[in-house]
Amino acid sequence: MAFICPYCFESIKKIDDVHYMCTDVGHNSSSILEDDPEFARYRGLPSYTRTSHVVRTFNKRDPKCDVCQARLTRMLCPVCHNTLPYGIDKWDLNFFAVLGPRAVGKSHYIGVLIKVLEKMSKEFEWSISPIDSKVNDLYNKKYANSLFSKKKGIDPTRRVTLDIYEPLAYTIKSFNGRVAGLFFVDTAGEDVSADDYAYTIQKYISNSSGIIYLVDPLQFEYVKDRIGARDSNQANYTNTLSVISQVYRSGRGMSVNKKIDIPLAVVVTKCDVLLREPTNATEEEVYLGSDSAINNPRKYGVFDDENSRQISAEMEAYLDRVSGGTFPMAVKNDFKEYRYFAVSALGAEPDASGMLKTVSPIRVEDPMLWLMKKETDVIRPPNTQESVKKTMGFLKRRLNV
Ligand SMILES: Nc1nc2c(ncn2[C@@H]2O[C@H](COP(=O)(O)OP(=O)(O)O)[C@@H](O)[C@H]2O)c(=O)[nH]1
Ligand SMILES: [Mg+2]
Ligand SMILES: [Zn+2]
Ligand SMILES: [Zn+2]
Repeated sequence: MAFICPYCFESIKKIDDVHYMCTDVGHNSSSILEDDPEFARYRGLPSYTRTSHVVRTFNKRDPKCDVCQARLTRMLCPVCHNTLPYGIDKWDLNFFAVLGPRAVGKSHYIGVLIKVLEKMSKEFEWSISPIDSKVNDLYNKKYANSLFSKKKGIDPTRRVTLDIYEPLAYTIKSFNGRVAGLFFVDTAGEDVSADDYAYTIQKYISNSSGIIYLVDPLQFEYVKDRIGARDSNQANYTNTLSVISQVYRSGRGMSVNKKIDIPLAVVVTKCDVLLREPTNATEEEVYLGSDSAINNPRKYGVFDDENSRQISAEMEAYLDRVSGGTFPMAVKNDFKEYRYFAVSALGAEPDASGMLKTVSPIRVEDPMLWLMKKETDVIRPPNTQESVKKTMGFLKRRLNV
């Protein structure tokens, strides 16, 4: 079965194509100095010397070290030479690219989403684990320490350079024993609208099973003019989406007149701001207030399609209004399947110095539930569970993380 490397996002046709690292003590010590051009390329270095032995050719049925004959178990991606997690070829192949211009809230979204998915283990009967300790360290260093320990916003992401990704790769084991891989790359989006940069992350975009495209309502002139906004970044969501579509098509060798057939989740971020009650006619044009469908609780333990469609219709109409009609049209013209969502990673605006009182996410799981329902087997069908009746007031009883 083909699988995707969580480091370089190259699609590997079959498990026999991997390389191995010999873990025998004799072959894994400082006395071994071996050139590793694959890893050097991945890291963007002119050369790289490793202190372990890589085996490129071996008997496929019984892989053994070509020098010391030790049995080989540690698989390396043949393209980038990062260690592959055991069993990767058996996972449902799924990763969703999180994309969007600078400051839309990608880093906060990913950081909070992972925590929320973990917290939802009981509801959905799944368990989520990082593929290795490096992932866990990265998550703690980059997200958890600020968000949940220091209660502070996350520092702006540095640009991904020269094909180096630090992926957040998890497996999700579900109620029916299926395992799906969930990979996220927190791209520095300031350049996703610039063609050059978008092409450096082409593999990430074009090998994904779905796209989560983040849209910050505060970056639309229409909204800013009416309520003012702290961040001065101004993005053209319509153009950025068109760059992403082009990159996807060219990566897959698709014709330009064909609609893209992976699902697109258009996710309006920072919806805490939109849920404020309007106090005058101008604010009414941009605030959704307490009548918004975002406030309707979803069903427990399943994907609540009806609830999600209501929000989608509301957000599509909203983006149609604030983008002067251009954005939803671009979505419709480029993607076969799409849905709109509204989320807030933090649940409230950080104060002027970036400190957070609490982290109370709003609906951050919705896009993932929709995508996972479509693309994987990890979510129960709606009618098999009695607890469907148990509609819970999630929003009233927010999940503080
Ligand atoms: N009000 C509000 N602000 C948010 C939220 N998430 C992120 N922000 C703010 O948006 C800005 C950009 O967020 P960041 O995640 O760094 O964006 P990125 O550049 O797309 O990774 C930061 O100043 C955050 O404080 C949210 O849920 N609500
Ligand atoms: Mg970021
Ligand atoms: Zn790789
Ligand atoms: Zn060996």
